[in-house]
Amino acid sequence: QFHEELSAVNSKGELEKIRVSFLGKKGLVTQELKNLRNLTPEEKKTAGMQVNKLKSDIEEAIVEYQKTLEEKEYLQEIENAERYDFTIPSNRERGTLHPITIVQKQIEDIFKTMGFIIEDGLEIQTEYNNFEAVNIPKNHPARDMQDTYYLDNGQILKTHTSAAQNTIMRKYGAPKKGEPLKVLFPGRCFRNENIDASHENTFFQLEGMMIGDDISISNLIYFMKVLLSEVFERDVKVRLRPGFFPFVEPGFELDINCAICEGSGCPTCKNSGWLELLPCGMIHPNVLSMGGIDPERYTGFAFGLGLTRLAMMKYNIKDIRLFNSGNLKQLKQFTR
Ligand code: FA5
Repeated sequence: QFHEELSAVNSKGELEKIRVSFLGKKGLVTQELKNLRNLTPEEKKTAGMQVNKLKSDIEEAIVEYQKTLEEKEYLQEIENAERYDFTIPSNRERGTLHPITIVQKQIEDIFKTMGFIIEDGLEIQTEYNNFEAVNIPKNHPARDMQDTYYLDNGQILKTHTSAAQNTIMRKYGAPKKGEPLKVLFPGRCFRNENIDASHENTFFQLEGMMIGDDISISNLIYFMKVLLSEVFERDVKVRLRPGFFPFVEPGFELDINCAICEGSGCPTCKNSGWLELLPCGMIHPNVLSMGGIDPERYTGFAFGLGLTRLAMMKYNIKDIRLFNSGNLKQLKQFTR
């Protein structure tokens, strides 16, 4: 009877019921054991042995069956898990990089392959680093070009990445012969601007510097060309015109032709067809001196790319305000 009932058991619960019905206080086997007292000593001996054997056989069979059930459960679990089809595409939203980050990383990769070190500049700066150390003395008219956010403690939000030039020159010191110092330092800049389609109060620049023996304007032009053709993956029209920055001499403005222009009324370039993108020049001897580098012995170039504007041109974004808008629907469409 026990084996017949056992073979129909499918769960631990059912197994427990059978155990109780045979071995429990009122169970059949327990009952048989109790019945032994009604027998003669002779009968008790043989019957006692039989009932005890029956009891231990049943106990053993239950333990065995328990193991079988556990194994079955385990296999069932695996089977259930395998019902998930891991090849079905996930419907979870994946994050994307901000378009400015994408372009920044792309330029960093290009310059890393050309031996440039990537540095990070502070966003909160001293007036000295932002201005004096790059040859913009107090009361110099050039300070008016950059409406500055002053903090209560007398420090400022950096108005350009050039604020890191002095710290970087001091960190690496004079270059060794044949090993020019090549550094790239992207960063967020802040200016108290009137905001429009091409001006933000918070925007990114990406600055580069190369200092060594005999660095000339041709080195500068070479690196600028590589930079632009790699980013745009095509030949881009540029124009170079003289530009004034107190920290370079000579200085240039490199403009890129406006990719957004749709005939008249272009808000991005104000119909000029050109967008100011990449000011650059040969580092002023005063700036080298202040950085602890001998201007009689070394020369160098620096450029200060408008990274946010470059991203506008690359992705055909008409209004700079999109970048800080937090409009994910628009921002996440850029992947490379
Ligand atoms: C400078 O900030 C210089 N420090 C660049 C430089 C570095 C020159 C090294 C020479 C050598 P400028 O103020 O022109 O220069 O700004 C550089 C670029 O930042 C501009 O060409 C423009 O692309 C971008 N830019 C400036 N102001 C804004 C703004 N309000 N919003 C968006 N981009 C801006």
